[in-house]
Amino acid sequence: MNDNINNALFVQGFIRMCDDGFNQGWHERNGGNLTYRIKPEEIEEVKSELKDDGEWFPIGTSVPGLAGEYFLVTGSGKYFRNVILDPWANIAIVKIDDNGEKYKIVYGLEKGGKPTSELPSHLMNHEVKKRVTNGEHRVIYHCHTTNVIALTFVLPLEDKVFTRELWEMATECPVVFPSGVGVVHWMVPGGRDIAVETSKLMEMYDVAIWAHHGIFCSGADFDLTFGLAHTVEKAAEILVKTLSMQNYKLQTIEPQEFRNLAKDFKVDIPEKFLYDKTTKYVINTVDTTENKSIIRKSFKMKLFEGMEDEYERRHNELWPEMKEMIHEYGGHNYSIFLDKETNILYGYIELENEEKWAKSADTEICRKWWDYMADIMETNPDNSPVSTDLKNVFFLK
Ligand code: 2HA
Ligand code: ZN
Repeated sequence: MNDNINNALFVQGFIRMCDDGFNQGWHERNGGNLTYRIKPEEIEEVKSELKDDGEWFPIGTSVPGLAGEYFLVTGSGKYFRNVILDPWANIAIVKIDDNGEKYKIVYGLEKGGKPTSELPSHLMNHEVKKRVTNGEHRVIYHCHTTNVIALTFVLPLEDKVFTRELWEMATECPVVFPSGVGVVHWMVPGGRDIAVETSKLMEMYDVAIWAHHGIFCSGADFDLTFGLAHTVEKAAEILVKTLSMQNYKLQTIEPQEFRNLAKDFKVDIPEKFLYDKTTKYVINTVDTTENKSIIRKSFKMKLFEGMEDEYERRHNELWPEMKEMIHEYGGHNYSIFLDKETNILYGYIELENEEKWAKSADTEICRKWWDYMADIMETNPDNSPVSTDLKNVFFLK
């Protein structure tokens, strides 16, 4: 054991963060990983202890922006809870080659092993963050935060939904993560694909949520990065608790109040997160299930003969933008039934608001969908489907 390395502040900060994360319950078994881009002066301090005869291994992706850099990393399959007991069996210093294609271990992982399985994600995100923060960000942290994960099962997996819902949970949130949070749909961990998706988001955000998995965040130092993860998870915990009491909020922080907060705290918060929510998501400032009556609308349309399979196929592959638009304009539980004898299509949809829904017809995506469907069903001159409203004659809840 080498005192010179063990006493280095960046090593102590790293070990402490691993232990803090474990104590928060975010690192069951070998879950999670942490990497730190070591400063040149810190490497100087420990250089005499580093070995140079290690083997070069492919990173699995290319990070030319990190050529020649040194990183402190957790080991693949190692447990965060063991880092404090025996650091150098569980963590390592690695060096990146001059092309940003390979790495070698220059210290640590003394009992064998490899750097974290998420090394491609970490390094690609370090590369992005180094560029967009002019070298300020040095820490990338991935942890399995319980409450954030829980929310990925009940909230739409959209940046704007997660950002706004988390911001509303604690006044400090828009100040701690003013640029918001990004969301990555479920993906296989450990590879280049999830690394690419995450690094796209990290161009804009300091936090990416991995659906049904955890969070990924970036910061200038250990305190800021751990503090960021902690704040996001705390906000998520408050939301989970709130939703466990009832599925709506009686009151919350409103868009104008966020603008006032941003002004006083001198942070820029994008207007795209301050959208009008009253007709949108289930988790709403207005209770959509009790205080508001849902409008049940039914109508019929006509399909051309022989087009049944094609109509079904196109709907099975309904464009994600179209789904999102329908929800955004307050349409839910949309079903369409076909009478094979007459080729009549019966539609049923639940609406939050008729006027709002009427406006959906003016969206570009709706027009595009109509144009696309016009060859297989009866349409008006503007390609909208010929549709006749049906009268509701019975309802039992
Ligand atoms: O076990 O958390 O994402 C490490 C991980 C993989
Ligand atoms: Zn993980």
